[in-house]
Amino acid sequence: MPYTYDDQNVFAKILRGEIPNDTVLETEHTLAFRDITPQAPVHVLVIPKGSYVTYDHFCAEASAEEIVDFARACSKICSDQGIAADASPGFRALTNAGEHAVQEVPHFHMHILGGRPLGRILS
Ligand code: DGP
Repeated sequence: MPYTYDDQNVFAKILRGEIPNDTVLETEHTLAFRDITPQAPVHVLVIPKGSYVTYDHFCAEASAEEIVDFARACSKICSDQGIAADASPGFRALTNAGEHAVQEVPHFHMHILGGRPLGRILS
């Protein structure tokens, strides 16, 4: 299936300023904001500003500068939120891609969760 970006998705609207958000970090290529239905005391969504549908789309087509900016933003969010693995019991970073993973919003996003024990997701 080709990656087809729908510019009416809610995160595209957040990036255009059409929907408010609770921003925790903004860089040249990346925006991070709190999830509207948090599953943990810290639940941040990290998104590239570019139009990428899924993680694999982002990794295949984003520039090295965008990818590094995104990765460093994720690290800084963990530090800023007090859940970095070197200074706390840790966190989970996960992304859903496509139908089998029940991706709800078709703009690539990384969930960063922490602040409570998160349990196993794989056995
Ligand atoms: P996923 O299933 O991985 O596509 O997760 C989408 C997440 O996006 C879900 O945890 C809820 C969150 N979400 C949906 N709409 C909004 C919104 O308008 N604002 C914010 N902050 N989060 C949203």
